[in-house]
Amino acid sequence: MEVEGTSIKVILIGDGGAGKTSLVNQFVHRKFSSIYKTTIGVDITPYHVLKENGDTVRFVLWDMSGQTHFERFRTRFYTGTSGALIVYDLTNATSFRNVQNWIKECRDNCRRNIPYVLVGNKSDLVDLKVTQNHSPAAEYPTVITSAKSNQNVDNAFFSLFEAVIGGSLEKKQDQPAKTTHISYSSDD
Ligand code: G3D
Ligand code: MG
Repeated sequence: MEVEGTSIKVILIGDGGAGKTSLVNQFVHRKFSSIYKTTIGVDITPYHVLKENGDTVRFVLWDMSGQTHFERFRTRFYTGTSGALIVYDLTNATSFRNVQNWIKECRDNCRRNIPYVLVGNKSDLVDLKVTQNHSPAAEYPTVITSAKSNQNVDNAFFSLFEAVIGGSLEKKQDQPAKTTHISYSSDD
């Protein structure tokens, strides 16, 4: 089995507190825990998936950490992105309204058209019959998740992965992933 030379970068964006880091943690490490707030920067986690033909595809998940209002940092964060998960909190209407702003920022900074998957997270906290009323524009696929109870977390990531590669994938990882934190200094 060969790993293709290139990595495919996918990013998680969305308001702080929506659950981006928790989703990565649940998806990759099968853990839900209180997250230690690291310094400003980005957490990068490789994740290998098998295609139906046996080839391995190497995705790399980029998750901004700490405060993210430094525009220059954010602009760099988008470079080379092939797909984005846009996470909002089902219990927080502002985070849902801001989905449009995140899509706009991503469009402005990614040089090409990329697939988006919207993720409404924290389904364990809400009555979904109520929140379905404010489900987002049908133009983007939407997955309702709970990083806490691990509801639909794999579906969210694999929907994006499959949209990016334009084919189906086996839901399998061939080795435990390790997250690397790259910190950012504002005067850099
Ligand atoms: P972010 O990376 O988007 O900023 P985090 O968000 O992953 O740091 O999550 C923010 C807070 O929401 C965390 O709580 C986390 O535990 C909680 N959270 C994330 N996903 C879920 C979920 O699916 N269900 C519930 N109930 N809580 C969730 P704290 O208390 O550490 O701030
Ligand atoms: Mg985070």
